[in-house]
Amino acid sequence: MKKVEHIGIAVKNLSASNELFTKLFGAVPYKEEEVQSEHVITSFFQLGDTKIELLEAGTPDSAIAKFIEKRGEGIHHIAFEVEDIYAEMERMKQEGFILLNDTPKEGADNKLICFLHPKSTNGVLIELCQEINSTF
Ligand code: CMX
Repeated sequence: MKKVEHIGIAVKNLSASNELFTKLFGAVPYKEEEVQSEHVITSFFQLGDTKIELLEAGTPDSAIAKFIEKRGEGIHHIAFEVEDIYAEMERMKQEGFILLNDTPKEGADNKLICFLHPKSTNGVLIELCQEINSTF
């Protein structure tokens, strides 16, 4: 794994949280994006070499809605950038981690993504991500 690409934070109200984090970081989000396949609306802040992603539920049955209902707002996942997501997914599988998808999906911010089940990673939801069209 190369680095922490972003940290995802589940929020109830994206525009209110955009204001709050804009005050905190002294910087505005560089993009807002709806990811229909994940049923989320997101915004991204760039902080040096890493990013913070805010996630609001797009539908009542989305992973973010369930998370907030059960655990409240807060850190939802940590995303790690990888060189070759297919090779990393195979390696993770061999190591016994539980992958939440068999093939990479298209996620927010022009990435191929794959999540690992938090039950196999000490309760932390981990995302592998690779820039689409990145050369490896
Ligand atoms: N971090 C840590 N634990 C989490 C979690 C999270 N983000 N989300 C759920 N859990 C916990 C649940 O609380 C539950 O714990 P207990 O068994 O102790 O009660 C446990 O994981 C298992 O939950 P589950 O009932 O099997 O499954 P859920 O329906 O809660 O789904 C998960 C959990 C991770 C499988 C599901 O949320 C998922 O598939 N996530 C990947 C996709 C995703 O999160 N998309 C939104 C973000 C997209 C983006 O970044 O753009």
